[in-house]
Amino acid sequence: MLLDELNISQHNQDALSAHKKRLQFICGEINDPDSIIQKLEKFQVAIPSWALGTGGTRFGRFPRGGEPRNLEEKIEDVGLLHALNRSGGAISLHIPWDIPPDPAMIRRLAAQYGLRFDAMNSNTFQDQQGQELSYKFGSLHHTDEAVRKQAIAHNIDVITQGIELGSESLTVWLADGSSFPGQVNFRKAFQRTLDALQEIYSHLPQDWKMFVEYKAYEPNFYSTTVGDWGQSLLYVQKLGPKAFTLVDLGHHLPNANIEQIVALLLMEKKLGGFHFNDSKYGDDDLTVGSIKPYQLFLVFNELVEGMNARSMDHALDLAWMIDASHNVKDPLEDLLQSVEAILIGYAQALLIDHRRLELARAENDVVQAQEILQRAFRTDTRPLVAEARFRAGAALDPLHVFREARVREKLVKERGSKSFATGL
Ligand SMILES: [Mn+2]
Repeated sequence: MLLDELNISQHNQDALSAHKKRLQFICGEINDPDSIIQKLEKFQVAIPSWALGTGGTRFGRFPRGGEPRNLEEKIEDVGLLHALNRSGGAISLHIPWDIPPDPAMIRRLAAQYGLRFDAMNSNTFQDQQGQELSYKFGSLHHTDEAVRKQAIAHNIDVITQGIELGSESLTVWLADGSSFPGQVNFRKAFQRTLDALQEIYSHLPQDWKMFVEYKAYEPNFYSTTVGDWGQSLLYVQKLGPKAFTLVDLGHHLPNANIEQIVALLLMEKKLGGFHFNDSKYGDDDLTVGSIKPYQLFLVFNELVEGMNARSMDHALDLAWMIDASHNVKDPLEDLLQSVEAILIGYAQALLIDHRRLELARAENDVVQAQEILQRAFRTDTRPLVAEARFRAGAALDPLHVFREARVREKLVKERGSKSFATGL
C-alpha cells in the first residue's frame, strides 16, 4: 500500500531540529501558542472528489497520468493527502460522477483512511447519458415542469445516497440563468426555483443542512438565478432553519468585499459553508492563497471573530471545503498547497488581538487598526501549522514527503498514464 511507503516518521526525524528552532522563535513572539496549535490540529478541510484529476478549460485538458479511475481510488487519494497533513479528513462527492456502487463498502473504505463524507453535491448543470430531458435551459428554474421534476428527483436521490454514506448536507449549485436580456422572467424564474428548492428541502432528514451556493455568472452570462449572496439569502431565509448560504470565494464579481459578506451572513446565522480557491479575474479555481493571500486572511478574520461572537466551534460548525481545479499542476500537490494556505490564513487570523482592535475602532484610530491586522498577517505562521501536523502524526513538510516518496510516479505505474478521473 502506497501509504506505508511515505516514511513520514523518518522525514520528521530529519526535519525536526530545524523545525523546533523556527517554532521556538514564533512561540516567543505570540501569546498562548498552544491554544492556536490545538485549533489548527482540529481544523479539517473537505477534499472534493472532482479535484483529484487534472482540471480542464474549455480549450483543453492535459492529464499527467495516475488519476483515480473510480471512487475507491479517489478515496485512496484523499487518504494519502490526509496521511500527509492530517487536515483533510473528509471527502465531498459529486453525483453522478461518483455514484457509490456499494455504499456500505465505500463507507468502510473511507473509515479505514479516517475519512468521513462531507456535503453531497448534486449536478443539474450538464446532461447525463440516458437522461430523458435536457438542462440546456436550466433545471430548477426551467419553464417546463417536467424538467423541474426531473431535477428535483435527482436532488432527492443525492440525499438518499448521502444518508447511506453518513453525509449530513446537500450542496445545490445551479447553473440556471440566462445568457441574453429578455430570455427569462427574473421573478418567475426565482419563484419556480424557490418552489423546487422547497420540495427538495422537505426531503432533508432532520439533522441535515442544505447549502445554496451562488455564482455571479458562467455558464450563463447575462443573469444567474442564484447570482449573489443576497439572492441566496432570500432563498435560504424562505426555506427554513436547515438552509444556509454557501460562499465560494471565486463566485463574486471582481473586487467584491467577500469578508463583509461573510461577516453579515454569519451574523444572520445563515452562513453554512465555504468553498476555498483563489482567482485573479473570475471563477479561476486557482490554488488557495496563490493570488490574494491577504483577502484570505481578511475573510478568516471575519470568520474567527464572527464565530467567536456566537461561541461556535471553528472546526465543526461550518462546512469547509476546497473547490479548485486547474490544468497545470499535479492535483494532489495542488491540494496540499491549498490546505496549507488555508491553515496559514486561519493561524494568522487567530493571532489577531480582537480586544485591542475593538479599542482602536472605538477611538477611530485607523492607523492602529491597520497595524493590528497587518502585524498578524505578516507573522510567519508556518511553524505553528507544521507543529499542529507533527502532533497529529502527519508530515512536517507534506509536499516534500509526497515528492520524496515519488507518489505520482507510483500512481502512474499502478493506474496507467492515460487514466481519467471523472469531473470537469
Ligand atoms: Mn463551489
